Amino acid sequence: MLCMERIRRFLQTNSVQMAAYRYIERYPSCHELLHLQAGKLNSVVFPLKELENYLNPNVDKTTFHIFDPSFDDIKRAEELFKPSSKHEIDFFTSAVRMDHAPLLSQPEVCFIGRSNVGKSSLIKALFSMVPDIGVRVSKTPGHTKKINFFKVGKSFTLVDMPGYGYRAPKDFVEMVEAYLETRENLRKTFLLLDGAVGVQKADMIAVEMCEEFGIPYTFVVTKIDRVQKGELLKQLLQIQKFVKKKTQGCFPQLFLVSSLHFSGIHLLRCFIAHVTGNLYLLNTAIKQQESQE
Ligand SMILES: Nc1nc2c(ncn2[C@@H]2O[C@H](COP(=O)(O)OP(=O)(O)O)[C@@H](O)[C@H]2O)c(=O)[nH]1
Ligand SMILES: [Mg+2]
Repeated sequence: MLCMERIRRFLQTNSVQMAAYRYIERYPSCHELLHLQAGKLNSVVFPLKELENYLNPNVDKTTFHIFDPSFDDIKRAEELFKPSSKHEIDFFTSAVRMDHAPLLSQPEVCFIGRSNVGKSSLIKALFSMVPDIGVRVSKTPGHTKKINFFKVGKSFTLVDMPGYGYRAPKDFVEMVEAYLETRENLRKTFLLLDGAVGVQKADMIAVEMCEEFGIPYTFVVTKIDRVQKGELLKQLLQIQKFVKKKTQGCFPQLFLVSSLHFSGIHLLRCFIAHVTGNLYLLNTAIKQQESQE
């Protein structure tokens, strides 16, 4: 009797979990977005814009979306993330020390953040159209201890840096510092922050490195599906305040992502295509801003 009860409970829990899994809405490419209503499409592609509606009208929104591509730009950028025989996308190599890093001339973007912030999941989501890319999402923090290089054809290289914070490798600072300081083809560093907690003490080391070396960096706010909108807004405003008051080289616009639902992933792909010089943008604010410089 007791055993039957256990089986019944087990089946109940699992069927609930399986049903929940089945109903997770996932939009790995623009193709899946096309059948969505305009409102839903905008909330998946431009999650920050959707949140803005909840902002107090007195909040200064001028720096909210400087990078504001059209859906057409986003679709064009996506082509870069689709592999073909002429455009191979694959894990290239890894390095435990900077002197093991490959010498590559193509533009590079790198991803850094605390262990467990969602770095591997984000890279996996960006490469969702590449089967067997080999990005491991770990259940135990501190898994990525090497610098991993992924080649996107001849267009750019994406670099996954070791996570810092809890159980981070001791030589993290030396490894990352040497990379950030010396990598000449590095176009943009993406510093990931968990949407539930924002900038943490451990992030300050990474921020200070980017500031000290004068390299351009951008905050990516992860796991936005896990946080209630009100709480997320509170975190965003705090991060924005931090960017304004404490940074010089940080891009003022925040990129919000959920690697689970693919929200913000399409826009981030477009931004990567743009910063690596692989996408000429039509009619966007950033284009106007750049031409004024
Ligand atoms: N709900 C949700 N969970 C996420 C998201 N991104 C990562 N996670 C979870 O957070 C944990 C750490 O993710 P991982 O990508 O391995 O983090 P890393 O240590 O920074 O590489 C894993 O359990 C992931 O499934 C997200 O966008 N939404
Ligand atoms: Mg990882």
